[in-house]
Amino acid sequence: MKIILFGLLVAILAVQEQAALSLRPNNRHMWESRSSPIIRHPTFTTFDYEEMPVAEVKLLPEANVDSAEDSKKLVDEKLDKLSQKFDALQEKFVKSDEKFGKLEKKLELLGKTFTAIRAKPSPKFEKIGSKYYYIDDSESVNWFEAAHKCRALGGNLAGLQSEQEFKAVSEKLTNEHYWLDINDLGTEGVFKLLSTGKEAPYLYWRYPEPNNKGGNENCVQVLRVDSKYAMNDNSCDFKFNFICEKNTLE
Ligand SMILES: [Ca+2]
Ligand SMILES: [Ca+2]
Repeated sequence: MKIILFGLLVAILAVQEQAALSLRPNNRHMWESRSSPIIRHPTFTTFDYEEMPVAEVKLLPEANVDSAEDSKKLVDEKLDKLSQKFDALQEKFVKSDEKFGKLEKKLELLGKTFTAIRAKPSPKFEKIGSKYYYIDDSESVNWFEAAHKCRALGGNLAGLQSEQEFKAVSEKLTNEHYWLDINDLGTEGVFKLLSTGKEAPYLYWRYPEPNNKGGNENCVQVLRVDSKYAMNDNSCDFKFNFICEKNTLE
């Protein structure tokens, strides 16, 4: 009986030992299953570092969001500036367009004026005696300008080279003063025709002309006194009407 009891005791002790062995840490699987997940894994530290890129990857989208917002702000600012520049350019364009419009109107007016000038009939020379004359009663100019105007019309200041010519033309005159082609600009007292360079063949002076008054009367005019016309030497700077002549209309 004692032997049986002893054998039973041994058996019990053996079972307990087996149970104790099953709980020892060197049983890896059992140890791991019963350990904290923070310290249970021998490569926890490595695992933790391996997780870091995951955390960084998570930050990247946030950074991209901020960057995208900044980019949007920049784009908006640039668009605003471009819009302002566009407005400024548009304003300049409008002003330029207004200036162009004004210039266009001026050009149109100039064109009309030019057309009117061209359409204005050339002064008509009328045949008086054997020559053609244009008697200008509309403007008063000095002797030189009168000579230029007659030249521009294809003629010369009238010479009235005979009594017949003088009388025929005088009958057509209405104003008081008209320049003639005669002058003594070259030699005092020697009256010549500008058109021929020769001495005037006919002179019909109002008494006591020519007096070269003030030493400065070198151009000859037709002067009306008491409803009669005669010649007078006068200052070339005075502004009178004038008479032009042509031998032909061509
Ligand atoms: Ca003189
Ligand atoms: Ca005089």
